[in-house]
Amino acid sequence: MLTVHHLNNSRSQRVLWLLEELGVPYEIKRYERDPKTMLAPPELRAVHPLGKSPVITDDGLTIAESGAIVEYLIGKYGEGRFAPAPGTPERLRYTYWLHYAEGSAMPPLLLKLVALRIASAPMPFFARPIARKIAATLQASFIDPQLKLHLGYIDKELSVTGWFVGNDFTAADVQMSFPLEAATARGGLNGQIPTIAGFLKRIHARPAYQRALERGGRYDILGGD
Ligand SMILES: N[C@@H](CCC(=O)N[C@@H](CS)C(=O)NCC(=O)O)C(=O)O
Repeated sequence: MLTVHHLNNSRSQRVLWLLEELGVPYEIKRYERDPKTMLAPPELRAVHPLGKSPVITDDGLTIAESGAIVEYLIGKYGEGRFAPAPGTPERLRYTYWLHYAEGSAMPPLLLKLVALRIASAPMPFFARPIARKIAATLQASFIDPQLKLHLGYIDKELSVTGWFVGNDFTAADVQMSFPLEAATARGGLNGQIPTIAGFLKRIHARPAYQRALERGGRYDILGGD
């Protein structure tokens, strides 16, 4: 049976969701973040050397990195669903979004999380104003303009059909859900971009998304990276 090594409040929620969309049976092995560091527990390193989630094990294979997991699941269990036909321009666009989600959209969001944590981290009182100043400057000069650039781009792309590829839901929408949920949670979006808010509302209403939430447990991406 396929196993999802699931870290609470993490990207592996996305894998549970795709498995629910595909109707593939799976079991969940749960891992809890350290409440102070928010890092995964060391047991996850026994599954994959980096000890990050998601990781899946299936048929003797261990697969990490959410984009690779999505490609594997669609290739093995998709039966033509949730991805455009190989060799088409739509497939190239689909591949683009699978990579863009982690390669381009997530880095500024991760930096934002780090900047927010620096500003609120415990430290000697005399260091606090300096740390806050550095975090604020980093946000104002780099992180926030980058987020604006990416979110404006995503807004434009999504406004064509409401999905990332073509007229229908694909696994690219699953892969892009996490950066958009993270942007809403920590990027201060709060529904300010109607296209993105509408996309999130549509995906959250999908029965498979709801089932994945029930199986995965609490999902509060504010808490982690
Ligand atoms: N690009 C990787 C990122 C994996 C990643 O950083 N996962 C986070 C959870 S969202 C994690 O495991 N954090 C805990 C840690 O680094 O110990 C992917 O998409 O799979």
